[in-house]
Amino acid sequence: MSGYQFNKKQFKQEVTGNVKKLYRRTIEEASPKQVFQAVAYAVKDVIIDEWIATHREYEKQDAKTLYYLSMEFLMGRALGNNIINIRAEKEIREVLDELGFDLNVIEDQESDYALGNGGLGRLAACFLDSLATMGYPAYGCGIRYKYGLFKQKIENGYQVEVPDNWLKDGNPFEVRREEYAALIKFGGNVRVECDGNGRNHFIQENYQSVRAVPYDLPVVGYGNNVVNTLMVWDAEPVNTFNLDAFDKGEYHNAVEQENLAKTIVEVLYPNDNHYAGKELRLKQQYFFISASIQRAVGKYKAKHSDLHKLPEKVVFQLNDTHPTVAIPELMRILIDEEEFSWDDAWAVVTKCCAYTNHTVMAEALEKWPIELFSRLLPRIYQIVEEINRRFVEEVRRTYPGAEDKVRSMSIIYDGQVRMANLAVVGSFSVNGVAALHTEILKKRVLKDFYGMTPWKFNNKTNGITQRRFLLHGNELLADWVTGKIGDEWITDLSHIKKLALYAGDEKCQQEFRNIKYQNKLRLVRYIKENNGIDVDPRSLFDVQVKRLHEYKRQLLNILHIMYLYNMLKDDPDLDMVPRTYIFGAKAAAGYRIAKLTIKLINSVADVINNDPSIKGKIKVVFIEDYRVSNAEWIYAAADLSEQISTASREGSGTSNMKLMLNGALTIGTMDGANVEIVEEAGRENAFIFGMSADEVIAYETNGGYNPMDIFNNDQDIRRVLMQLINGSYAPENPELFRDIYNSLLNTQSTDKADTYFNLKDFRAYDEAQWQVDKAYRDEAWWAKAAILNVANSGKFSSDRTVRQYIDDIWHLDKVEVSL
Ligand code: 26Q
Repeated sequence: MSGYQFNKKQFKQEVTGNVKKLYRRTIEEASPKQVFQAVAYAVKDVIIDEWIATHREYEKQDAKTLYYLSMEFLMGRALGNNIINIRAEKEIREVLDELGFDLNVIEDQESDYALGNGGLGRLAACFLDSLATMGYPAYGCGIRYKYGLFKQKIENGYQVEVPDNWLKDGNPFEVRREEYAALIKFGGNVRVECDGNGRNHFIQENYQSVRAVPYDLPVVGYGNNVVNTLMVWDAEPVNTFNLDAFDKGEYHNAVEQENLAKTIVEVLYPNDNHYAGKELRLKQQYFFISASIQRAVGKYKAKHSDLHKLPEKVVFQLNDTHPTVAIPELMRILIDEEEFSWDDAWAVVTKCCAYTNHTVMAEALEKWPIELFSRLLPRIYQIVEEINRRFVEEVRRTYPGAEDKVRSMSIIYDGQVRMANLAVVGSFSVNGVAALHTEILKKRVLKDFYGMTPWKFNNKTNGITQRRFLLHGNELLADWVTGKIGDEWITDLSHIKKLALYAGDEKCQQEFRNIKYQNKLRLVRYIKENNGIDVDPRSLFDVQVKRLHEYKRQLLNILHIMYLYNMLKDDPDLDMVPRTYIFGAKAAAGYRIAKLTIKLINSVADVINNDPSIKGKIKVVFIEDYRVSNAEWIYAAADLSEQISTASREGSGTSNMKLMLNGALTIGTMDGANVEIVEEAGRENAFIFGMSADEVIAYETNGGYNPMDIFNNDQDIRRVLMQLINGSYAPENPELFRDIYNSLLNTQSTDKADTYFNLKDFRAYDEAQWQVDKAYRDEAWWAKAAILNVANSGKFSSDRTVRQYIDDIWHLDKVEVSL
């Protein structure tokens, strides 16, 4: 596999040498943080030659290149992953042992690269891992946010957001690429000049500009010498202000340009699945897109003379609508700078761009007010108008008289620029992220587009990288799997199917249970250290970890816990399997009801965890600051995976896959990729409940349902709801959870109540939970089902997903790199 022989002695020297060079200290005197830096630089030394060799090979083969455009790359920590992928885990662990350090402790010194919110950002990171491991030429293009997603502190049960200053100690792996800086222009006006040949030239004037400087981060393939690049852009002022500007009375403008550069990459917007029409967000989008497209075109031009053939060498994948300005930006470059005709430019753009949709939720769709869009991006807006004018013409030609279709498909409509419509019109491929999700796109959300251009639509069910989420995150299980079936699963997860042979074997079940128990002990220690809560590792670990959102229904989970607690209070001898309910979730800073749900979970936890009368049968733990690094530990320890979104709302979900891979059974609705997970694992090895997507949609088309009927007729549910407003969990302020109560029952406003069908699905959820309880008592059955979940998780590798993108959309050629 790997072309180089790892040299332990040399590595050790490098580490000690680095500590000296960086900190003027001997290795004995170095702090763990300093050792982290020293080790990271030593690892970078190994990577750097492969990195250079990879790009030399790409150049030599003139390979077609993917540019994965994304506002988010939720990479997590780099060191541990890089060490695994250069296949030097064992050796480096030994070296550090000899130096008196524990690799785990050293890895723990690194900040997560939290350049993303949740699923969409982590998906991008998994894709990069798969692309490098499979040997395909690909860049990730994004923003080098100064502050990533906030760190979450829980104070008095409330979420408090703390800035994530992830770069404060410097990032040993990054390389600044000054030489590829680009100029990005905002605002001003467009002057049209007609030349002697009857050609119009569009000149942007009186604009403000910033300099975009790329930083390269290595993306290391697993054992194949391939190192790809995540290119993240930083912003700098164009000319740090000079007397010149001052003299000309442009002092104000110079200061503004300086501020623009400072603010533009300052922070990642913490919204997940929710659109906020902020001007700065659109600036961020255009900033990194213009820089990335300029770079891609520049790189192509260095080797090729005819930009008409750009689609042969370049493909842009748009990760949701956030990078959609790529479409008009590429038009601008081709028309204004390369003198293409409109039709020639459009032909190139629509062969280069492909769009992934991640959500059907209306509140997540990006719609920019025309006023803002045209003021910030005057030339881009003109181009969007022209794209729209021509497209509407085409709709009318195709469907004469069908003004309803014009309304639904128009890019500019009702004072807004609809980015999803622009993305569909400007792309040759439109994909959803799970089979069910793609069907909903075709049948409903993008129905008219599907009717007009059905060939664009395709499904790409999400996946995750087994290298981070099993090999790195769950060493014990990884070693066990390898011991049983060999290590091919690491680069081809379909091999994990062979584990099924062992699912019924008693000894294997015992080994599996033992591993789960060890992983639970690891998490128990983490919880004790971080939450001060004692958790019984023999209890069933019931896990819901994901962003906090009403549609994901953490509320259903906690309401059900309140209900169980009531049962236990009524009958302390209630026969139930002891359970630890584990939550991890960040709420968008401005999402009131989500933040209140966190407070509710913590308040319920406080009461339950401190009530000796229930004999420790339930514990509730809210893990602070859920992020990629602690997620790996949580997945490894989970017995049960909560995937309980309102059917039809979750595009795919990916924590469902990570938990399955780690041997947790799913309790869930038929939503997103759960449908396919159950298909693979067998319905008998999961706990499926609740309304179907069709049922949910049917209710919605008929104006919802009336949760008051349930409130009136189900006294257990009513009791739980009353506890939200009678101070049971907030004695000092009984009104505290009133807004949650209202969201479910809505006694005052005209909004629909219980939009996410929590009460409607409650009884079905409860039944499924009792099936879980019953099943868990049968140790052999549970271990078998858990092993079968692992064995049937092969489909959910991002290697499979990426392969399908390559075959159907990107058409890349594999490259071999030898040293
Ligand atoms: C948009 C405009 C302004 C500010 C923020 C945003 C914004 C930011 C992030 C909108 C959406 C997101 C993130 C969406 C997301 O993570 N979607 C999830 O994508 C996963 C990967 O495909 C799916 O598995 C999940 O189902 C989907 O919810």
